[in-house]
Amino acid sequence: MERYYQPEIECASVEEIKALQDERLVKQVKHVWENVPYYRRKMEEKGVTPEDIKGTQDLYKLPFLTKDDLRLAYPYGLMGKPLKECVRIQSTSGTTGKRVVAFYTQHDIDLWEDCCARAIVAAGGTDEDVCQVSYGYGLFTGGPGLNGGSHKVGCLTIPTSSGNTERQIMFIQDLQSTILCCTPSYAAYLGESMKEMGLTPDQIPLKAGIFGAEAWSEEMRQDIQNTLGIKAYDIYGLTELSGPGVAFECSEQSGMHINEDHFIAEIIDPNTGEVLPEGSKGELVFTSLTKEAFPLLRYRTRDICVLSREKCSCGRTFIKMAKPMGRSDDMLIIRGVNVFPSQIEAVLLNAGYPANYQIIVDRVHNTDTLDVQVEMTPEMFTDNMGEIKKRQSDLEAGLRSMLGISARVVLVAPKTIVRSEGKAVRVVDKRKI
Ligand code: DLL
Repeated sequence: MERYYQPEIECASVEEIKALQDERLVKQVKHVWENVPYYRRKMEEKGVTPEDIKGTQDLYKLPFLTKDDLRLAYPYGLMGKPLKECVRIQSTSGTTGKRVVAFYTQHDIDLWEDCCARAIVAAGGTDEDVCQVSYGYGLFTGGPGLNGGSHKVGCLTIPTSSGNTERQIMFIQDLQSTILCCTPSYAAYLGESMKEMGLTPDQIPLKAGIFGAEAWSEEMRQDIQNTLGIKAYDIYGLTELSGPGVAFECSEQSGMHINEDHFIAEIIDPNTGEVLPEGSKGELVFTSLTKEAFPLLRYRTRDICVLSREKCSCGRTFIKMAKPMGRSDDMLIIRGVNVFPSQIEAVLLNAGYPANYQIIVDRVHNTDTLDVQVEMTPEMFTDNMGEIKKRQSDLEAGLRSMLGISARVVLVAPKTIVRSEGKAVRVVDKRKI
């Protein structure tokens, strides 16, 4: 039977959620107008005042916020509360430019942890569970967010953080962990390591995994589920909006419910900013309704996604987002053609390869080159060159039909591509260097 952490809101009627969003939006816009001069100026430039915002139907009137705004306003320019009332910062894992620094009051942390608790309960978690949190702890939001959610559910929480794979596996076995929280690429690596140790899925006590923080395909989900003998649930979020738990998957495993009492989601055309109707593919934009210290209105995530309000068998009424198909700023333009790393991953996994690959883009004699290095599984590993060449050209044909451009595939021996303990690095674009 489906269980909920906060059933009264998770299963509220669409009308009740809309009424709550209307009320909270009006209040939040007033809060931002009075306390965040940076955003007030943007509103003034657009000729909008809080009186113009009477409910969600007026959301489109508000200006967007982008990552550039966050950089310009760094570090304190978008705060909605005095520093004295803040108790925490978290920060993004970005490697270029200034990091995003997000502030939290105790109230913000409390609501964020509720969102993570909803995700854990939706994955079947109860106070009987042992929840191993193998996301990084520290500035990254993954560890602290799921740690807080796990406490709220009453799970015995094991804060291993990421890395030290042998110790992770020891704890899973010795402390009988039933829920694993980490990036999907680290889950795949843990699965691979346990398989090598001769552990079969029925010898692994885990029953569920809550995996997110990076794009992962349905094929990768199947792989992880089979190796670990678990159900693998997706979880989405970003530092700017709190961290993990903006959206989470339920037993249907077909997209993530957005916590609509805290966030309003919109899909826009990334080029024109026009709001698109439900079901359209576009850039995901979020408005945080309840955050006090870092209240972002109409924040452009750069994640490309589709929303759907189709009825869900789990009983939750929150709108669902599909797996993000990539980021508008992750999109590679190779010989003029738009290529998403997720399209390449789908071809590889569909052909039975593991999710251990690297995409290398370069420019030789003014022409873009696309190389994909893919690991063979131990079962397919061979030194028969004919066999390898045949495999490579089959994959090249698959990629050409998916992408519309040619790619060169190089098959490499098992365990050659560096494993990731956090977010995987899939693309090396040498053209930018
Ligand atoms: O990755 C927060 C998080 C931690 C989410 C743990 C889930 C689990 P950032 O480091 O700020 O925050 O990165 C946010 O990661 O805009 C997406 O591009 C990507 N992302 C996050 N979750 C998913 C997901 C955390 N489930 C950025 N699927 C976002 C695909 C995801 N991409």
